[in-house]
Amino acid sequence: MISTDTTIAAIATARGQGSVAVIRMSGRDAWSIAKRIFSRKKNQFEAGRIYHGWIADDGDIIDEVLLLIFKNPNSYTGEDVVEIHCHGGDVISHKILNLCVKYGARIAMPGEFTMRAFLSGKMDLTQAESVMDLISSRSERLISQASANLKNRSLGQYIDEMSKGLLDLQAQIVASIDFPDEVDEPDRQAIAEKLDECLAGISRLKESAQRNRMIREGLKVAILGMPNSGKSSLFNALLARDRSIVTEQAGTTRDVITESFDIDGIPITLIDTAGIRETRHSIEMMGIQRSWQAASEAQIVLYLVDTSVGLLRYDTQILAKLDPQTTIVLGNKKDLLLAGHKKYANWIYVSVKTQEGMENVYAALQQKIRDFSHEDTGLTISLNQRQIQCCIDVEEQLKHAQEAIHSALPLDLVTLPMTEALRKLDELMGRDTTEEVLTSVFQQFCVGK
Ligand SMILES: Nc1nc2c(ncn2[C@@H]2O[C@H](COP(=O)(O)OP(=O)(O)OP(=O)(O)O)[C@@H](O)[C@H]2O)c(=O)[nH]1
Ligand SMILES: [Mg+2]
Repeated sequence: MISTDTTIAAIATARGQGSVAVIRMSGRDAWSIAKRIFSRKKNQFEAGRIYHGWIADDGDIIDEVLLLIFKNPNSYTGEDVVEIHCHGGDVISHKILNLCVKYGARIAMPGEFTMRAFLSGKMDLTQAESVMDLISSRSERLISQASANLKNRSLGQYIDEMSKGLLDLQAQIVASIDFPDEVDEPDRQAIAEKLDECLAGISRLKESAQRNRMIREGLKVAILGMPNSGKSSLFNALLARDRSIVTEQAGTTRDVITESFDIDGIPITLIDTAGIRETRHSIEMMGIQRSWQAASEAQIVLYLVDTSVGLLRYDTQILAKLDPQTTIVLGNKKDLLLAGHKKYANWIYVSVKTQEGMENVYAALQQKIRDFSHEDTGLTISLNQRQIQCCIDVEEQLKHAQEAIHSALPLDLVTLPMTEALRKLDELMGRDTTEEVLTSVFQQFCVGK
């Protein structure tokens, strides 16, 4: 059972040495426990104040601290909250935490502070999930979307509008069923149109979520090509550091190497691969298999051709196996370009060694990344798996309602799936949500948040 009767405490800062550590307490006894362990000349607290003093247990001084005092409902959790800012370091912060527990607090579970904020109506469930995104994501774009959702309740507002439309419609239908003499049956065509509108709204949300998936999950970009074409050189150039070994020997890279960086706030996993060629060498063969595997898992492939030797038949064979939509062909070693080499209009010519043309490689990558989110839906919302599943369920129910209306079934059979769709929209926002759902959402948080 989720209970908010107890006072919870946790270390809110990361473990290890730091200049400051924060111990946070929330709940009805937070102030009284703080008074018990905090000493200064006058032990009278006022909300919204910061106090300087010492944490001590029966006269034994533990640390010099700052105390921040919040009164419900004006706190993160909506409850009485005390934050103790002590010197950073695991020993001191744990001693203070133990003291909070000694005088009545219990150790908070992961995400319990945010769960209380949600339970006290400080935020809806999607906003709580945005807090999680803010802490855990390495995607700048997702972080800015999450901040926007925390500030403006963007997703909540979108869903509220849809719920309101559905509720109005349902009220009209129910009134006509309950009071057939007084309320006319609403026009079936009008109901169908309204349901269409709701379906379009939910599909738009789902589509936008799918397009924005890369904002959450990032994109994989694999570098492929024949041995010695300059793959590892490009890998290092894009990362701006010497990560992969570069030599003039063909067959230097034998395994896939992955590193992360970001382009326009999108997390990119860049993959350097073993050069693809025919070989009898068993280790090299395994490496080449992995190159193909990387290509199949990547959303974008950068294919390098060594223009100092020109396009070989084997290059053509490999290129034929790659999806032209997601492959960018780079003519590398532009500085050594063979005189009379045929120029391909859709290739990007670059010299990774002299950096000439690298800006065009960047631009092409940026464009391909944008291609993934083309047909902008105007919504800058990226949903997590739980939220997408709720949208899928709502969509299914709305389709049932539509079928019922089109097959001239009695109107109460239309309201059944509509009720279910409304319930799912509520679940998406965290209204009418089971304990199981809440636990699974907040379990993903860290302790102290
Ligand atoms: N002149 C010139 N040399 C380059 C350029 N790019 C790479 N090289 C050289 O080409 C050789 C092979 O480069 P790598 O980056 O190791 O090539 P690779 O494709 O990773 O090779 P494998 O790992 O063997 O498949 C090295 O000697 C690089 O310095 C370029 O633009 N111009
Ligand atoms: Mg290499």
